[in-house]
Amino acid sequence: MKLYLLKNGVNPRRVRIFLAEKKVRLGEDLPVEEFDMESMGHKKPDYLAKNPLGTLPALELDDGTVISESVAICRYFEEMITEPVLMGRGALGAATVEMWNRRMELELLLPTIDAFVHTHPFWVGKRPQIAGWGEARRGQLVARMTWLDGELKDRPFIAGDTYSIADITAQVALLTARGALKLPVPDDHANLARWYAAVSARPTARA
Ligand SMILES: N[C@@H](CCC(=O)N[C@@H](CS)C(=O)NCC(=O)O)C(=O)O
Repeated sequence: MKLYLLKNGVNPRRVRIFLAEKKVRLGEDLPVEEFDMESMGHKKPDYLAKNPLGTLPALELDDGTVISESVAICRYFEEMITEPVLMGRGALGAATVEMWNRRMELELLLPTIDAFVHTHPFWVGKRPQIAGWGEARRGQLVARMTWLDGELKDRPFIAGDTYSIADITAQVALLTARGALKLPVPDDHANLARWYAAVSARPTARA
């Protein structure tokens, strides 16, 4: 088995944190190959033969099967390593976590990535940039932070009483928003700030 990652990649970081929570040690329990945006090994034939989209993360099983998509990789490990539960317990628990994780992807992570790619100098020449779209997505992200602050009024974590993959998706989005977009959690968003401080203090947060 081998895990393919991208240095500083937001989606690869989701899988890193998930695996750290499952106590999987990268490079020891699970071999890793990490690409970077300078050498672009993930756009070369060897990797494209495994994942023609050339995206990361991807997990290659011993029989050659390749699983891409962060959540699918997390699902694989959730089934293989059952504790701690990160994708919900039972029908309602699993559906609730899936609902919140999907919301964190659509409402937080994708606007963050769009704002970053379409407005940040790092992406000049690497991706087509439409500044207006980036600004619009930044505005959506700001609005969604306010929405999430309200949601967190009565519960400690995004999907309920326990830490889950939905928290991981949200925390990598807000880490990127703070670092790349200079858009930290606003001071007057006390619930979101309390949650962000709690998830950032976990030993796995910088995995
Ligand atoms: N939906 C995919 C997105 C994967 C993705 O776009 N990963 C980025 C890194 S965050 C990537 O591979 N970028 C490199 C590229 O597209 O060249 C997932 O959740 O894993």
